[in-house]
Amino acid sequence: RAQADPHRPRFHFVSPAGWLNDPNGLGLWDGTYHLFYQYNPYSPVHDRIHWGHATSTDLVRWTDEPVALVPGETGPDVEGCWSGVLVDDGGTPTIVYSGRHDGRELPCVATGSSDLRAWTPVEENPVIAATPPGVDVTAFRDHCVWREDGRWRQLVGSGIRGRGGAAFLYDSTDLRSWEYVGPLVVGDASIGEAGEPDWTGTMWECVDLFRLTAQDAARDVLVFSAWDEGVTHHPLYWIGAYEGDVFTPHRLGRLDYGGRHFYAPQTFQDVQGRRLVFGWLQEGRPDAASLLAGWSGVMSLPRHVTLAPDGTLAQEPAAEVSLLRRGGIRTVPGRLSAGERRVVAITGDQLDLEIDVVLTAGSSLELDVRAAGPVDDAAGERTRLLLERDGGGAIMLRLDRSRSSLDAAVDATPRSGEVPTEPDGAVRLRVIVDHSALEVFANGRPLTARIYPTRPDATGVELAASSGAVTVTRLESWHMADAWDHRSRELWPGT
Ligand code: DQQ
Repeated sequence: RAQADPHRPRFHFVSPAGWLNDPNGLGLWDGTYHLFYQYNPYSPVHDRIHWGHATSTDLVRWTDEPVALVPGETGPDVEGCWSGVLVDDGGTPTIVYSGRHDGRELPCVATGSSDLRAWTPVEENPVIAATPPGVDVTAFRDHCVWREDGRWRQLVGSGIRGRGGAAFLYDSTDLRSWEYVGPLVVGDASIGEAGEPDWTGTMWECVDLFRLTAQDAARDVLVFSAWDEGVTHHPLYWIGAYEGDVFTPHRLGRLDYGGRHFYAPQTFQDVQGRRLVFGWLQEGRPDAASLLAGWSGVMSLPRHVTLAPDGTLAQEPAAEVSLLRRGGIRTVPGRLSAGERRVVAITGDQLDLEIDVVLTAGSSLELDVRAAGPVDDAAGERTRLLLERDGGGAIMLRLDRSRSSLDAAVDATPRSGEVPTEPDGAVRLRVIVDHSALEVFANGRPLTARIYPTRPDATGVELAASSGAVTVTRLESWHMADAWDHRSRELWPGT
């Protein structure tokens, strides 16, 4: 049933059936990439979470592996095995995760067989039995674990009631017994409002600390997902300095302009030294539609994260994504004057587009994907992306989903964010369409969304100058191949 759903992506990772949320335990082990994920194999709802598992040698074509973590019949993870990480404990694959028990989260550890297929929770679980003494926490879950000066360090995501999100720091020599060091950094939920795109939330989910270097500069980055009272808001990051036992934040950034549609990201470093990130593309259709479809949740494509010259983060799809490209078409559309519209010579619901455009002040480029029907047809569908350059030179990327679907029940919230500018107004736009998954990158800034066109002919691509003149110096487009044989997954995980 899930495989027949026209909204099911074909080259983004999705679970064989049931529910998928956060990426977990990302890593490279003996030359194989491992993607674990929050998984309910029995139904497309978030309930009694397992760890699903898939492997790949190229980051884009995945093989399903047996379920890795199963909630215990009793004990600290009886209600679920929530998010965590994979570490190499002197050759032993080891997972640090949040057990769920009585509505609380308890840090747990499991060790794996050398092929990472069989996992056993350790006897010492929970490895941290109580939250930090004297601190009134809102929640206590998700882990970032690393080696430093001959010991293990760990961050647990949390929030301090009445203040804001927090990351708590712990030390250990054996991953089993942990000593509380203190709060690494605490946010301030009173800055801004809950609906604002950079509000830092009352709790931080999926904290992830890493260092990036570019030229001679090194920056520490703390990625987190801003959460409040059962509501998943958006992924953010602090750029700052991690020294001793504190992280001093210097500036806050939005990791993705799609809000909750790129949530709970986790990063890891591969052998080439690349910092890669995956995130969870939440659904934008009602739960009843997911129940009917039999599946929920999409994993993003792998993204390469770098430090941009302006000190913010830049993201691009990892180079391996190009392995799925088929039959490229390259054109030079040239100058489009105000109001001019062109139909692009590719159609489909599995596409990769690269567009280089130069925007003059006051001009804007419109790109419609998954388009059906004439442009002003009320019975038509189209998902609209806009790149707008104002008189002062600032460029905004906007997503307009108001006509993405004739189904009024799906999420059509507008999304937008600033695009770093080049002196000549040039923008490199990359747009990846995979059925209901949409990933957009404009000069390294991502905007991720879900779209649910109802018309089978919603496959068109159109370009227009919606105001002023724009020059499209290059347009390259590809069809994207399926990442695996979907029919073969039907029977998994073994009925
Ligand atoms: N999802 C997990 C939690 C995490 C949240 C539970 C983020 O560990 O905080 O499935 O989506």
